[in-house]
Amino acid sequence: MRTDTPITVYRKDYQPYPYDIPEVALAFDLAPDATEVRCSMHVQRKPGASADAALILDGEDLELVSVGVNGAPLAADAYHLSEHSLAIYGLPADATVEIVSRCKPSANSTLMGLYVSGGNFFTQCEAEGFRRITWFADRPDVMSRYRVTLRAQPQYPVLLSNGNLLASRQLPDGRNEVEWEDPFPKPCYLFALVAGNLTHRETTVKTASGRDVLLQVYSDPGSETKTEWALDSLVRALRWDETRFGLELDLDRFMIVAVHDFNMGAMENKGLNIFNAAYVLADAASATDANYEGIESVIGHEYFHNWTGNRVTCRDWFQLSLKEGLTVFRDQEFSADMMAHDMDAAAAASARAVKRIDDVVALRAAQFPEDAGPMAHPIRPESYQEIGNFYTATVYEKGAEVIRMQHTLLGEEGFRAGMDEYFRRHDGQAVTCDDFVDAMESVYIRQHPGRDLSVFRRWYRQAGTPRVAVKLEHDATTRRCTVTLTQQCQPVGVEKKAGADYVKAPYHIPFALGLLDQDGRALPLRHEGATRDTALLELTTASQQWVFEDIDERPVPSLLRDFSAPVIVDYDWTDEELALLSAHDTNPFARWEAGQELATRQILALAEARQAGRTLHADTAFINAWRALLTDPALDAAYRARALALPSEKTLAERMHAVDPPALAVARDFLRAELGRQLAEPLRQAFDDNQTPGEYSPAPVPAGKRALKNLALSHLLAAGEHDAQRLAEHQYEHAGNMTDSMAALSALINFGQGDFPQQALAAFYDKWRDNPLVVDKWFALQAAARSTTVQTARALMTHPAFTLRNPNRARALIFQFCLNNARGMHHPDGSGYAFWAEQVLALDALNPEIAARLARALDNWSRFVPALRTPMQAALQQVRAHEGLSRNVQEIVSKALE
Ligand code: 0A1
Ligand code: ZN
Repeated sequence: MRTDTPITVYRKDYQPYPYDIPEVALAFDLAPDATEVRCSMHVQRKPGASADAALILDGEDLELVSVGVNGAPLAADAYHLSEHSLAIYGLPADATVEIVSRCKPSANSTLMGLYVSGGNFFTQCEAEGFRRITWFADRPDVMSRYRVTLRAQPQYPVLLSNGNLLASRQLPDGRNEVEWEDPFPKPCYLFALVAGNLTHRETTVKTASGRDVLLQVYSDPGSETKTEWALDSLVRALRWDETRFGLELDLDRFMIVAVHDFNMGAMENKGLNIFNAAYVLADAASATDANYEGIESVIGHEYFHNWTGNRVTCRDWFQLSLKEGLTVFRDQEFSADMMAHDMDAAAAASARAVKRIDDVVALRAAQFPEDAGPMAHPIRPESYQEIGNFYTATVYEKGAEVIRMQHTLLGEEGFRAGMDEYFRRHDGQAVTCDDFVDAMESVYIRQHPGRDLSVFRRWYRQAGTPRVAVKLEHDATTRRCTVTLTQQCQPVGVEKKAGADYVKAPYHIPFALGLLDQDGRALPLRHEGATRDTALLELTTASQQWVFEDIDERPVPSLLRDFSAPVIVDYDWTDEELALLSAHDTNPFARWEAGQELATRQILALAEARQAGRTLHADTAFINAWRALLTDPALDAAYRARALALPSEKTLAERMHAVDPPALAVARDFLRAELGRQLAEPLRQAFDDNQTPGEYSPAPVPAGKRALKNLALSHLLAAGEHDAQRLAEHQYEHAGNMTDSMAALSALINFGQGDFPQQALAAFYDKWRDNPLVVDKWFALQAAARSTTVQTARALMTHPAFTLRNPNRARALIFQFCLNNARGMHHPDGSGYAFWAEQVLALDALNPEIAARLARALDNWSRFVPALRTPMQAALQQVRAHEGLSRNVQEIVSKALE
């Protein structure tokens, strides 16, 4: 029997909560098998609320011990307990409600609420986990001041919660007791506690206004040598928010705690951030450049939430992008500023472009497919069944693009003025996305009399990726160039259900454009009173035209510079025009894009040839364009590494009528090998020129060199170049850092020969078996390897180090296989899909949030070639038919099959 009946919640149904809960006192008697929680709350009926409005509190998986009001136990008819709530009737307008409950953290495999990991206690409350700790109004618009008492046996010496430590003592029974108080009212999703045996690293810094604040990073005993980068990143984040946004840390103490069992990246609990250990722990031997970059960015992200999310929070979960889109935008800018730090103007521009490229690559790989599939939703969804399913690339990454467009439209100063206004209006409140745009609009209308952001707001309520078709006409006699932009966006996801007459309205699209002459020189463009290389066109209707004067010959357009809007551009460049842009465009992002478009055309043509059984062959003009990028001395290594990376299979799949991952994989491998063969000499040169001897540094310049060098190595090895294997083996054996070690191992596993790769894998495991984060890398490498089949994946699951209970481990093996192994997962016999179904069900019994994420691997099944579509559909149906499926997985598979 199903226990979880899906209920759809609609944004339009929002109702304010009838009570305020200004104060909450929580006391925990912590024990793994039975933790008792005493929750005492001051409850006030809101003026205007009905006197008979029941106090309805959410609760899940809890045992009720007692419930009382104003010091007296409640009569049985004064409350009603159901599976998911506790309703209290006839409350006075002002009352103290006290609830005592019990939960079992050791049995909590969902990792929501209070749970045990590595013998320590942790909590995760966003979005709806607090209801697994005590009965409460588990919604973000109920904000309270918390006082928290923690009591635990001495084996849990570190006892942490939000805010400031008030007192700490030993109890007569030998247990420790501490009291914490958070002076800032907050929604319960920001509550946190940690109890256990942990070590820490700390520093004290002075804030902009001169207050001393204590910054701490807690982790497992023995890992204190791996938290230096995390603590330094935290200091950088604190300084950056002061200088770029004028926002200061508001607490005397800010703590980060690393935990190995965690569903997501990290969580911004007020003053007590809890992090997946993968985003805290790093040293040169065990962490890659990407790990270092990820740590800095996630630490920034969570720290920035202190203002964008915590001081100003969301009214309801439909507004999630209010905090997430904005905070992702802020972390992207933080990382970009850190990368460009201390560089001259040209190097800084390139570093910023590299960051932009990486962000856009991620958006196209994850968010574009989402926007074109059954789970498509606006950045502010209209409905959901399970909010945990809406922590999506759309809400986060597209949400950040929507904020970035506001930044582009208002400019840096205008955007800052809009942010200041947002905090002036809403500090301490739970608000909506509209409130944010209102603040930005108050600046925009001052800057642009007669215009507003009403059209722009459609980005919040319409889903799908708009397409912008570009038409360019040149008149040699008038020396005029006319550019016409026409936008279109088809209904997607739930919008389709609205029927044929659902018409989507045009968006407000900032479209950055440049024009190059036939020699690749930038043409000055006169636009809105200024003459520049780039014109920012504001497309606000279905179609608009712009005329540029004094253009002698038909130019080559450089379109959507810096990816100024999350749209798809339709323009029919010739291959020669793309090669020209790839060699000369002054906008580094658009220059990269031109090379990628050339490669995309090549791979799609090769995939088609493969499907038709024709022989494959690479176009010389393409190889030459890429040779030019590889050997251009003006380009730095980090940029060249991006320019020479082949487009991902996910991005390529979006361009196929009927997706055929194995054909794409073959085509992509073929092109990589051709590049390795035909560019062997300059690749070898790049390999030699970009060695980074000496002490390891994760800084952007050496990291960029490693990225290029390792890309060259994998291309050479893929081509079977005769000494490439020797180079890779040598690098593997002598690597002074994990980036080089992993890159060599990965190249060898995928493209190497002989016994060395398997021996190296075994030795790698032996060396790192006690470091779970490196063991994850070991599993992930194999799961995504070209030769890995379902049988290999199943064999890896029997390894003693494998467990489904740890999300990082499940992600390393199962998710890597299902999402990133085109050949193994999409085998025409359907065995990959059967494996997927099995793992979704196995995970669902333990951790529905993680299961639902895996369930999404088959979202876009209906767009695959028929031979794959049919077994995919069958696997989805099998999951949907399973008894006792969680609400999380039900929502995903039923939407996929609709
Ligand atoms: N607010 C966090 C994301 C987060 C959401 C849910 C979690 O538990 C299931 C954990 C973290 C962020 O944006 O970083
Ligand atoms: Zn966030």
